[in-house]
Amino acid sequence: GAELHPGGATSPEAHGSAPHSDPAVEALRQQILDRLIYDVGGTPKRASPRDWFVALALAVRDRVVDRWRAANAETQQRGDKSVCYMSLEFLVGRLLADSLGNMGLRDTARDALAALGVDLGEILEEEPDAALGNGGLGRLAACFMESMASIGVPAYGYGIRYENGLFRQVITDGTQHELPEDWLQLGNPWEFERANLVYHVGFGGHVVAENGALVWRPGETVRAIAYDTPAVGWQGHRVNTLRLWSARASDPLRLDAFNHGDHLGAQADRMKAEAISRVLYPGDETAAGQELRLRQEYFFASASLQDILRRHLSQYDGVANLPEKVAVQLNDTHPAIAVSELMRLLIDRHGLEWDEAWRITRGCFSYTNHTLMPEALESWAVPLMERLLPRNMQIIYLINAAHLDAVRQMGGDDALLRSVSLIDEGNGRRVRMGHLAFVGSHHVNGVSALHTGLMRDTVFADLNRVCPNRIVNKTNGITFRRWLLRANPALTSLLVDTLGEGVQSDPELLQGLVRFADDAGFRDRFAAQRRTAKERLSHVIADRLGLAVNPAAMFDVQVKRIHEYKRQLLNILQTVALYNDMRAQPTRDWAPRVKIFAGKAAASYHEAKLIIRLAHDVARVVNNDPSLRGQLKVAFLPNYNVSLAEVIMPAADLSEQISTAGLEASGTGNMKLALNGALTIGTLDGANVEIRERVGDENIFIFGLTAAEVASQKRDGWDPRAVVAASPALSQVLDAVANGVFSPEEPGRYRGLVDRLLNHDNFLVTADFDSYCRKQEEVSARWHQPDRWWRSAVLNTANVAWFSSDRTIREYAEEIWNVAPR
Ligand code: B1H
Repeated sequence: GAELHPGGATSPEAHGSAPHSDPAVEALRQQILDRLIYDVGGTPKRASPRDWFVALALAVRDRVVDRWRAANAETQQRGDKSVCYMSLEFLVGRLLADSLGNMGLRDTARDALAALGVDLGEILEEEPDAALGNGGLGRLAACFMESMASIGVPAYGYGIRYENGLFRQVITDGTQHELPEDWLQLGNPWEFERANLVYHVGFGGHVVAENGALVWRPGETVRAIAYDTPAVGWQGHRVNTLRLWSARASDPLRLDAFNHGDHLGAQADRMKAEAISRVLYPGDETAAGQELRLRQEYFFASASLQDILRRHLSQYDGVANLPEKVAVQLNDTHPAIAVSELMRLLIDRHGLEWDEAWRITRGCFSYTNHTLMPEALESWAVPLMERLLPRNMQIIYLINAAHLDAVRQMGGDDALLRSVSLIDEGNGRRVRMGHLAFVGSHHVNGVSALHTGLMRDTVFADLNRVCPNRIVNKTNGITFRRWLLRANPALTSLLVDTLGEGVQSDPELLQGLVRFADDAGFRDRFAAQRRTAKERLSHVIADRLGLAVNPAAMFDVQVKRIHEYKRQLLNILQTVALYNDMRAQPTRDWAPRVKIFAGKAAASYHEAKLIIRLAHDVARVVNNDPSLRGQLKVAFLPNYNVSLAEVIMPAADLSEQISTAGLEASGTGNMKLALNGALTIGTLDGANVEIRERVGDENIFIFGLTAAEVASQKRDGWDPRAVVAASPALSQVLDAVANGVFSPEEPGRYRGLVDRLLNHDNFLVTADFDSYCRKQEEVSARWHQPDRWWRSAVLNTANVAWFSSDRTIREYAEEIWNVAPR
């Protein structure tokens, strides 16, 4: 009876807990109870941890909503320009700790729950990850959303509300299996369904002439429904909106068919429509080449632009001033179809002339490129575009005609015209989405200095000649709130004790650590706080793998998507070499190491899955060899996601960033690890180059071929067999792997893998092997000198403030978006 107490407020006596003496704690305690009772429909006595999670999330959400409304009203009233960040991926992870931290409610919530007999730490673990992204590209979008709110840039994130995000990785006998991740199964307390915010998105059909104008009559129409999630900035200053679209059929049920007994057929249209927002495309850096993927891209691009235009026209008389009020950022080419779609909407729906529509379009868009890998450069077959998006295809031809005319005017020859055309005529006619995004944007950016240079010199060299100064660099960043303050409370408390509270708001204050790098007492405290994080990770390794690791050993970490260019294979081969050395010289004073791997392989990427298998096979042999006396352990943690990353980043001593130079556009894990005090072993690739500039050459371990050397070696041709023959260590390692030393039950398992290395070695694993192993010996030597090691570690944390995504966003705001943070 007490649970049904009417009137909104519950009496404390009803569940045996007295009011809390701190009014802030008491107020939150009461709100949590109200949410539990009136929204969850639970009772304190019988509530599950999940029920408490929802109750707390809803209580926090109420406070977020107050700020949200205020921020939106203010932006609208002042007529401030806002950013629309269009991305097919937002790899958000959990939101409760983030919201509590940014709202300054962490301690209040802990005490309020404690007063109810509930442990906050346990509740936080109840939240499923929102894994609406594959890897770095999607996580960058999530960091940007947090930073835009934190520094006061009015923004909308636009994407798709996938029912199933990235798959759950299960590993049996070393083999990866993909299972669907049902993150919405128990509801999502953060989102608001906007049933009244609906747009229609067409597909197929025909373009017909009607009273002198061209009109698209789609053969099929899908409804896009908005779901909004608030994105809270630091100290609740500003709250922005993440608006994700869900697909619904216009006509969910063909009642006649249903009544005639065709129960499945009657729902076929609905299934087809809803498939659009069913699942995230799980390929990292490979173009989908599937019609469904193109439908996803157009669906969210069109709905988002219709929403942007509707909002603009509710405030202004026309669209002429759109570029002054809205900056639209295209996160890679996945939303690039937005360029022709905005033209279509402006011309066909709003009656604009071509030139005016083009002025507005180019005034709004800018495009971020995240990779130069040929297989990831999106293009769509012209016949598919003509069938699915006939009006957009016409507009793309018109954009191309004007673009090629301009190039001809500049005296461009046929070779240049072919190279800068939006249509690739060499491959059975395909639309180059990177070219479309480039031509339709006022700025195009790369994500690290090296990558931007390579854009100018390679893939976009010709476009850069015809559109000079369009390419700019915006080196990636990460949000320190999530990746330091929340993920690493132990280190954060030391930083606050040493540098003051201000370091939480202003990462530049980390510079103040430099003078402590030579202070032995401080280094000990630094190492002690990191030890806390390493013990936490050791528990996770024990729980998930049943493997005991020594938290005093060096934690040598490579966590990221599994891809040949990222060269997890190089790391595994070095592990085998180290294993061979340890067995050969058992009495040497080895630096004890735990090799930690985590990462998912795209489901159809066989080479990547084989690398996972090899890591497990090597782990089994190494971990069970008593002659090593525990000096080397190998752990592959399954199902890498944002929440697992939050446990790993603070616990790493050594950060492996060993991609073939020129292929990793930036990397962002490299920044998270360095910030938390790991030393990097890496190639001069992506943002590693800029990390070295900031932490100093003596505090980072750089090895291997440079991007220029990789290019010239590939150009000149080279023989991996000769490289292997010249390296006794590598020969021994490859012999062992090829001959089944790690797979005795199937000795030929890695024959093909080793043959590929010997015959092609596209990612120069053999070429960099010796240089990598020598550098790893330097790493071990440094580990034997703790004073030097921890000095370097402190200097890493001290010197990476520049990699805050707040800095990145300020640069976008000033140099690309022309918006003023406030
Ligand atoms: C990055 C991708 C990517 N670059 C295609 N490209 C995808 C490409 O599903 N797809 O089709 C998905 C993802 N992801 C990464 O972006 C880079 O490899 C990293 O180096 C970079 O740090 C990150 C953020 O810029």
